[in-house]
Amino acid sequence: MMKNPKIFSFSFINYKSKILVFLSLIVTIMGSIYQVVGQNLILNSSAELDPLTNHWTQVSGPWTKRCENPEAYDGSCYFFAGVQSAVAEIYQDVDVSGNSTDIDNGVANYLFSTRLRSYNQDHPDAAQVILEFRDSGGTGLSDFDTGETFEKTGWKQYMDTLLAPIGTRTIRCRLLSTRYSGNDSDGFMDHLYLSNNSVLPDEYTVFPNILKSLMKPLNGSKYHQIRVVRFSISIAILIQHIGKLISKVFSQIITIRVI
Ligand SMILES: [Ca+2]
Ligand SMILES: [Ca+2]
Repeated sequence: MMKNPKIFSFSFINYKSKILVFLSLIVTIMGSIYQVVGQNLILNSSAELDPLTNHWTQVSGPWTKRCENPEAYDGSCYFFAGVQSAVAEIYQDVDVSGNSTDIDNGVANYLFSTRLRSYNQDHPDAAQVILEFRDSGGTGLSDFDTGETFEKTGWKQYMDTLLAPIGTRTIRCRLLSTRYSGNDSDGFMDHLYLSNNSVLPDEYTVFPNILKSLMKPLNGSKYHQIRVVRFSISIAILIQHIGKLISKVFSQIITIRVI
């Protein structure tokens, strides 16, 4: 008498499917986190708009946005000090008084990041960013200073997590370009980020450079953050579909009937 057929499926098929679904969930969650924590306190932080008429105050310049030679790190343009000043400076004051309780309890950390580079020439000009924590009277309490940088071949990231001193009410973000050769003051800045969250947006940490390069055609507008989230969700959906497909094919091939 023949036994009833029993159907066995290799358990790793299910594990593979679960792993893929899990990975897709991680990507989706990271996209959500990006949307939540990616609130950049610096406005016009990537110089996609003319800085002099959009949230920045000039000390010496004339500052403008530059959009070629070299290519921007983020979006289409970056900060450029122009031709008139040997030492050029522009700044933006970020009002953090709304976070005064945490600040005065000594628990307010601010995450800062920027990309700097110089024009590729002999004796390159310097790019520099200084972040100043100031009290309500404008007195400096502490600062973060990249120092003069001379990155000729690429956009280098400078990043740190900074504890706001008690009494901080304003964070002044200063961009400086110092000319050492030629007529232009060619210390460039791009992709500034300041947040009182301790988690960096995924474009800084989760997404490797190769994904960033894939995303490049999507950059170049103020809707960049939304597009990053959409991209994350698209990847998640793609992974889910691939997971389902692999699971379906393998379950048909590897299912064993034992008689
Ligand atoms: Ca930019
Ligand atoms: Ca120069």
